[in-house]
Formats: sequence, C-alpha cells, structure tokens
Amino acid sequence: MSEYINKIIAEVKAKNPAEPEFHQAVQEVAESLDVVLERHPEYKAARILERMVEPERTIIFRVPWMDDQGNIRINRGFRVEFNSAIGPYKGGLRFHPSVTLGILKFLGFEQIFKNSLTTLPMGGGKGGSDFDPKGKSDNEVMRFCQSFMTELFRHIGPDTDVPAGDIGVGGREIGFLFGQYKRLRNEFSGVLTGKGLNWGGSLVRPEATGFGAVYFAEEMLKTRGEKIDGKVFAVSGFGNVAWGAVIKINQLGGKVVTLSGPDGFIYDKDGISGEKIDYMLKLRASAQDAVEPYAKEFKVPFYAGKRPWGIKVDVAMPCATQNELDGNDAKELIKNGCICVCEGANMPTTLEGYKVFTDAKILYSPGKASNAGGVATSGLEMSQNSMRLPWSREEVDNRLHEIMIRIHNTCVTTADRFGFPGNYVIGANIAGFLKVADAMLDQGLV
Ligand code: NDP
Ligand code: 2IT
Repeated sequence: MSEYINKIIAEVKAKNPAEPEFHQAVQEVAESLDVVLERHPEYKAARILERMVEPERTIIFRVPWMDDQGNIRINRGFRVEFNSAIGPYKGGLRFHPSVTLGILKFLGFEQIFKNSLTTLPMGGGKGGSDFDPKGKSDNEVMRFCQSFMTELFRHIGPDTDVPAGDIGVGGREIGFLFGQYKRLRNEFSGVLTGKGLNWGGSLVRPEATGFGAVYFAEEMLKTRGEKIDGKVFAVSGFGNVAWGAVIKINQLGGKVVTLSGPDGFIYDKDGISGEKIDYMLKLRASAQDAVEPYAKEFKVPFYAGKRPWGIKVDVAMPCATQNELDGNDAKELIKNGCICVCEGANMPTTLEGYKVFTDAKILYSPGKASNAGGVATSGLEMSQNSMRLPWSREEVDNRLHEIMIRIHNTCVTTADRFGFPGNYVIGANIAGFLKVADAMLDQGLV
C-alpha cells in the first residue's frame, strides 16, 4: 500500500477513536483506491479522499419519550449527512441498541459509494438511534418516532436529506415518522422512502434489497456458467433483507436452508418456502430478537449461539448485520465447496474474511454493490413522488433488475480496467468513487 493511503487511514483512526467499524470501512475503500489515486494525481491534489472521509455534517440529539408505564426514557438520535456531491443525502435509519456514532459513520460512508453505483442522483447519509425496539408496544414505538422526528424534521426534506429504513426500522416506523414530519411542516412530500402504498410508497420497495441481491448473485454466477436454479443457499438474518432474498431465491429455483438471529441459526434441509416465508414476517414483527421459534414451529434443528456458515451450501448470503462472517467462517464456507458469497447486509464480512475469499478466487460481492437494490428502489420511489405518478409492480421490478445488472457490469469492467479482474470489492469502490470525486472536482472547494 502506498504511503499516501496508509497516512490517510492512520489519520482517520487517530481523529476518530473508538469507531472501529468506521476505520474498517475506510480502510477497505482507501486500499482499493490506491491504484486510482496513482493514476489520477488531480484527486490527490484536491484532497478528495481526505474530504470524503469527513462527513459534511453530523447531527446528534436527545430523544426523550414516555413508556407505557409513564416512565421517562432518553435515547440518543443521530443523522450523519456524509456527502451531497451527486444528490440529496440518502440512506436509512437504524434503531438498535448497538447504534453509536461510529456505526452510523461506517454505514453513511458506505452509502456514498453504494448510491453512486445505483446511477441515480443520491448523496450518502445514515442515521438512527440506540433505541431498542425489542419488546416495545406499538404506542411506545410511535411516541419514540414522534419525538425523534420532532428534532430531525428541521434537518431533512425531499431535496435535502431523505431517510428510509434499516435494522429496526420498517413500514410501521416510517409511517409514524412520516406522520410527524407532515404535521410539523404542514407539507405532504417524499421526505422518507419505504412509505405505505396508499401514501406515496413504491411497489417492490419492501422486497427490493433482497430481490436486488439475488439478481446480483444471478449475474455473478453467470460469469462462471452457473445459475441459481438447483443451488443451495445459506441466508443469515430473518429481517427485511433476508425475507426478500428468500422469496426471490425460491422464484428462481434455489433452495434456502438457513436463517439466523442473535440467538443462533436454524437449519431447514427441506428448504424455506411457501408458508415458512410468511412465517418470517411474523417472527420479525414479534420483536423477540430470536429465530428459535422457527425451529419449534417447523420442527427443524436450532443451533444456539452459532452462525450458519458451517453448513454445506453453494451460495452464502449474509443478510443480518456487520461483521457476522469472519476469516474462520470464510474458510469453513470454502472448505464446504461454497462458490459464491453475495452480501445483503452492510459490511457483514470482516477484512480477514474478504482476504480469504479473494485468495480463494470465489465469487464475492460487497454489500455496497449487491444490496444497492434497496436504496435504488428508494430512488425510484423519489422519482414517482416527484412525478406524482405511481409505477406498476412490473415497471419497478424491471427497473430494479436493470439497475442490478448495470451495477454488476460496472463492477466487473472497472475491476478489469484497473487490473484486478474478478475483484468486485475493488470494482465497486473505484466506480463508486470516480463519479463522486468528479462531481466534487466540478463543484469546487466545498
Ligand atoms: P431488519 O431489522 O429487518 O433485520 C435485521 C436482522 O438481523 C434481524 O434478523 C436481526 O435480528 C438481525 N440482527 C440485528 N442485529 C444483530 C446482531 N447484532 N447480531 C445478530 N443478528 C442481528 O433489518 P434489515 O433486514 O433491513 O437489515 C439487515 C442488513 O441489511 C443490515 O446490515 C442493513 O444495514 C442492511 N441493508 C438494509 C437495507 C434495507 O433496505 N432495509 C438496504 C441495504 C442494506 P434482531 O432484530 O432480532 O436483532
Ligand atoms: O443500507 C441501505 O442501503 C438502506 N438501509 C436503504 C437506504 C434507503 O435510503 O433506502
């Protein structure tokens, strides 16, 4: 690695202590960009990467709310507005007790490159709270969301910053957030995506991240003359992304044999299909943080405290959370004959895992490329809101599919052009970077 890149990484670590996930995301991207910055001294001269690792704006606020027993609770809210060079800040909100500034900075940083890859005009941002939705009533979630939006509303808007869902934030939360925004602004606008179908939401948005990731896996497999039909998949998580992925894998003839939660994983050798997929929605809505009830309901084995990466499968799709697949898991997958790892979650693989996959030369895609279908469909929701015209399911799905094919091709051709054939991480990072970097050059010192 060049001295220049090592220096940037060291500075980010020194300046942002106690943010290991942010360091990890920056390191992966910065190392990929070494070759670009060597070839293009203009980016170095303008200190583009140094500017990119610093959010344009970070908002941190108090979120007081009252629980059902009348106790006052206090959480912390965040919005990291990372980069607006190619469009309004765009990215999800995460409600999970593990949320910290560092987690949201890693997610916001990744979002810059992901959104750039979608080909749609969206900048990068991320937000959320350390609020724990586990075991909360609908009324408690509503009061929390209203309090959260009572501060956030002054910082966002359809042309400024457009939040959406992520872990712990789905249709219900977007509804409460939207209602409060509308009330405070006296304005009905496309300020959030992932809205309900009756009030400006887009068809296919709930399924989009999972569908998009499977479309991406299909393209990867094609490069080796393979297809989804007949393949066995390990999926982790059981939330929104995992659900969409399981539906699409089934539609294309694949079989999913695992799901996971913070409590462990289930192994269903007959495949998760039909009513079992609908059961995933119930499991998610129960907010119990556990996948074990699936094992009881369908009488399949449950492995407490374990991850699903030791099961023999053709394709692995981590769809739960960051750093859920490490170097040992990666070796285990390869030992068992896995040929493709397609990330649905954001940064689910550690840097060691990435190295294992690259050395083994298996198909491996980073989340910022393969899970971009979610935010891309959010972009399509924004277009429909601006036109005030909804598109049909087929229209949205076709556009999503085309976007995923295009992102795949961009990753492949960019990796080739810069001398790393088959490396989707480098392809995605460079392609995502170039568009944003050029926009920043055009816009002067901002
Ligand atoms: P959900 O809240 O719907 O589901 C998240 C899943 O991961 C749940 O099964 C959850 O279990 C599990 N999980 C959460 N935290 C942990 C943890 N610390 N350890 C183990 N399991 C955990 O979220 P999504 O499906 O929306 O998000 C999943 C991933 O996909 C995240 O990385 C997210 O950033 C990413 N993503 C989401 C997009 C979207 O449009 N929703 C778009 C692109 C990426 P539990 O809740 O019980 O803890
Ligand atoms: O990580 C992600 O891309 C998301 N959570 C979706 C963001 C969005 O704005 O739809």
